[in-house]
Amino acid sequence: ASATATIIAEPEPITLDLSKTALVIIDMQRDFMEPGGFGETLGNDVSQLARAVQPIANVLAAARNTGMLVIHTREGHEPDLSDAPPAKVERGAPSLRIGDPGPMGRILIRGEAGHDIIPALYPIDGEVVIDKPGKGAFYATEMGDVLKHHGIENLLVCGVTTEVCVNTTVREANDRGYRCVVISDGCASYFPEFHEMGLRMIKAQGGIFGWVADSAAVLKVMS
Ligand code: TIU
Repeated sequence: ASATATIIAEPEPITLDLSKTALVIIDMQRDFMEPGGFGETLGNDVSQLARAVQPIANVLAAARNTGMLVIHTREGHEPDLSDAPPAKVERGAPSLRIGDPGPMGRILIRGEAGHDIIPALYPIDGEVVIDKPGKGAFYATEMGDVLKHHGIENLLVCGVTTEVCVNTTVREANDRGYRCVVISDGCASYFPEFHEMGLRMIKAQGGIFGWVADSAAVLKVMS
């Protein structure tokens, strides 16, 4: 059965079949959100990301109520760093590098406390968790297969950070034919100006690689 709904979005409203739509929550991990993790080692003020949590929690609750497929992603690497390119590990001058021991375990390593999703948005049974080594959710993951298996054509995308993993994932998804609606207040950046521009890049030029809607507009069609 189709369940079409029109979401008020920019640059224009978009009508979606909600039965072919998934909620994708990008990298809401302690490593990005909390002091002592990867994000802070890079020199960032992690408090900038907290504002995205409640809007995401609201949409997640609605998705759970309606039975929408929920996909969580996590950026991170194998303990032996076999999937971490030297070009990534050596980058910049962080206080701790990927794989170094930190207060929440080894930085950005799968299985460590810091790599896991924050308690407020923790996955429940039946939800998909995609572990990804890169910024995009499609590169070197089962993301494409999961979406095909579930007959998904549209993605509601939120998470952190707007201009890095959210933008990369939406660009990857757009090229693969998915309609992406990015939830503006469900995304955040360490740099408020990058958040703003990250959203503007998506919706400019007639929605060059997606649509942008706030969580209120998304919730309106999910009740
Ligand atoms: N540093 C930064 O803004 N982001 C990342 O490294 N990964 C994600 O965006 N998840």
